[in-house]
Amino acid sequence: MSAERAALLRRLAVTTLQANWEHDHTVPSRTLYPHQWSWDSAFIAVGLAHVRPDRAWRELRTLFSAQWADGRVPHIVFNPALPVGTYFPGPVFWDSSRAAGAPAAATSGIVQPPVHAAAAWLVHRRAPSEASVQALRWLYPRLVAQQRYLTRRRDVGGGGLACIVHPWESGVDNSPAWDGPLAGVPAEAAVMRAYRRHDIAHAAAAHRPTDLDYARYVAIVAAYRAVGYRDDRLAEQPFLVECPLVNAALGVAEHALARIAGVVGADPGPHRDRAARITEALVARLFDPATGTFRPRDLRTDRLVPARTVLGLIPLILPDLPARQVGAVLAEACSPRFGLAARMDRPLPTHDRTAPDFEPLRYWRGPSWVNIAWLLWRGLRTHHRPDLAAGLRESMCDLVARGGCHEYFHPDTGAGLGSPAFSWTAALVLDALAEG
Ligand code: 2M8
Repeated sequence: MSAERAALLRRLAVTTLQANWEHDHTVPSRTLYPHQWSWDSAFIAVGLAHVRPDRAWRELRTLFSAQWADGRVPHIVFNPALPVGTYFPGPVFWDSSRAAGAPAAATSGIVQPPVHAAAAWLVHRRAPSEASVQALRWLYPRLVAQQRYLTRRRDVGGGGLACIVHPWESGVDNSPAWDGPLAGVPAEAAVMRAYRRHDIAHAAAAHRPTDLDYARYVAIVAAYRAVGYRDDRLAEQPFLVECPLVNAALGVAEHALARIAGVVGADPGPHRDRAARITEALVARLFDPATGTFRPRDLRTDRLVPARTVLGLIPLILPDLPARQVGAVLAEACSPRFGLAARMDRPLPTHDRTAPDFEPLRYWRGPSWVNIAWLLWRGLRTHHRPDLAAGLRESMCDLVARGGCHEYFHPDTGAGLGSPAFSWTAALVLDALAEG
């Protein structure tokens, strides 16, 4: 990309982040997602580190101020200044204030992938200062508590991995990976007549999850809410899955915590041990030697889900992934399913392009997302594939330079989809531009 094009892109990204800043956090999108989201804030902090490190730390501090007593970091922190009905499901639906250990702020009761420790480390490394060391000191015990929650309360499978109890916890809400595990959740599309979906007032219904998906999302929240979001009887929940993205993030977080521990005067040793155990468990439980892919495990059937989605490529972010699995992930990524190459002719999709249920417009069922490309790009650099990393970076930056800071993109044409001013797209493109 020419220097001039890169400068234009940088300006667009900075303007987008500025416009989405809301006094102590950044909204993912002013229209579709007007509150604070957990993993969005981590990605956003990585981008803010390049322009406003003070805001990067503020972003993380605001999110972790809403951490629950048990260590869970909620996937949404609601902005109390917004009128009821600006997002569905809102604070009334989640009703977090009645749950034990919930914070003063209204939040959801579920989590998202734990990418925050890695983000905090990147922010510090990008802009080290007295203030960043102070910020790490404040965050460190909170990040440790987040890990403790996931590894102790969420290990329903007993094999050393964290399970998710809702597709929203994966961040890839309507991925084909969840079709099987969701099939057993009793719900009918008609349930949604009782609620008003806010998303389809701002985005095309054909680009979003279906009413049946939403009916199931609502039913799962209702089941978890009914037990006060307590995790002591999780095995009774209707959706229980071990996700490769969530668990790869969990392992990377321990690697990041080992580094943060070094800065704040804590012992890095236990983090390194835990990181090694998570990688081992991921390989043991989610790698299928027959197909050479990582896939989510449905704990209700104790089987790997059949869909080959982009989730299977994300374990590459683990620095200690064994050579055999690195090779397998690269083979899958470079296959016609995902088309990774040193010169990519189309953007990276979120689902196997050759699958019959690949849907190029529908949210996480095919479209290209910048956060997923960014994670894989970092993994390729970690595993010394500068050729493939450069190809992916070029494709990611080109997509945004042509289409703008869209939420997601058509995986064939590159046309922008969803929100046109989406924060993590802006943030991560800033990071890619700076580190290329
Ligand atoms: C999307 O998820 C929310 C529910 O959490 C929604 O569809 O309303 C996902 O893309 C998720 O990964 C993201 O964090 C969130 C906000 O950008 O939007």
